[in-house]
Amino acid sequence: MIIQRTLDVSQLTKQLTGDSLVEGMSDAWRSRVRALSRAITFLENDPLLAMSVLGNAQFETIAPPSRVIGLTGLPGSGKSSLTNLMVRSLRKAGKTVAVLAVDPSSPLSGGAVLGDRVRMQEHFRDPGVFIRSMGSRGALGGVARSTRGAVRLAGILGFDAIIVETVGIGQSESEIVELADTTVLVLMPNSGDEVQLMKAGVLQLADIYVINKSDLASPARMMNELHENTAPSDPEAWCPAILPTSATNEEGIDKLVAAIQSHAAYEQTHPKGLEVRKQRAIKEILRALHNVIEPDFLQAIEKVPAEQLNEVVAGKRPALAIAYELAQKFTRKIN
Ligand SMILES: Nc1nc2c(ncn2[C@@H]2O[C@H](COP(=O)(O)OP(=O)(O)O)[C@@H](O)[C@H]2O)c(=O)[nH]1
Ligand SMILES: [Mg+2]
Repeated sequence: MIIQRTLDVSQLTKQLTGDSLVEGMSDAWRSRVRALSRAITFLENDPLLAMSVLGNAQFETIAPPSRVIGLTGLPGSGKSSLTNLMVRSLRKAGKTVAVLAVDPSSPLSGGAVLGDRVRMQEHFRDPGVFIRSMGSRGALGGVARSTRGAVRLAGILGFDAIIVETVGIGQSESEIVELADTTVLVLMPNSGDEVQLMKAGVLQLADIYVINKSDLASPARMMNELHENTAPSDPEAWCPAILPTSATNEEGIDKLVAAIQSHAAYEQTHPKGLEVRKQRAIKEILRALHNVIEPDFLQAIEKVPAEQLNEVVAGKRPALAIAYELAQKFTRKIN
């Protein structure tokens, strides 16, 4: 089994320190990166089987835990360009980085999105960098599921930083917030993005706001609007950083990386940060529980019995009552 092999590799290398791994890029590290690639393919092809393997495995992660950085924003806002520069900066600091780019529009699974490939070209030969584009698969949240799995696998395999690039406004943002330790929202000056975001109710979700392409137009107005709309009412809460960048001119990247580090420090040392981490873990466990139970549950129920179905259609009983009844039937089955 592919993931089993991954685990063996991780066992092999668990005595090595992060530093020696990064400096020498040992063969063990290289085979780990290959194993990660295979394991993600496995996750994409058979999420249920992969989940059950993951769910039953005991992991020994190489400390310290990875930092998951979520980068989200509209297509074309410069996420891949910024990622490329962030990877460069993290590599200079000796960190290993996994980049997972989720492209819901791409029918290709496992294949790299052309633009991303071009923008991250300089890192493709670096064994300290793992880059993978994940396309959309299936309607049942296959992307989200396999992406979550891929992030956790990269963490288990000891990547220092994991950057997840996602597109869009709305659903995908709240999902990335759940998954990432630090969420960065990439905006453009004068684009009217912030109006859309406020409408979608997601403006308060990010930990860091980046106004990229500030070489094209002044970011001042948008920065002011963001300051007004994102300041937390609780003085103990993390106050989102609002930063102008220009990926083209390579400006503002060090500040962005520093802000990500400050946010990490806040989450790891501040009591409120610990609370946020707990809430995230609860959400992740509950979501995983949902994913674990759902297939068994649906299999056990098979289909809604005609009698109950007719009752709902005839307006005699609410659907919720039937759901409760079916849930009880399922619980009796597994007890
Ligand atoms: N002028 C300017 N163009 C940029 C900047 N960042 C990215 N771009 C360009 O915007 C386009 C989309 O960038 P990309 O990184 O692929 O955006 P993504 O879709 O959010 O990943 C590309 O043509 C980039 O060269 C920037 O800071 N300034
Ligand atoms: Mg991109």
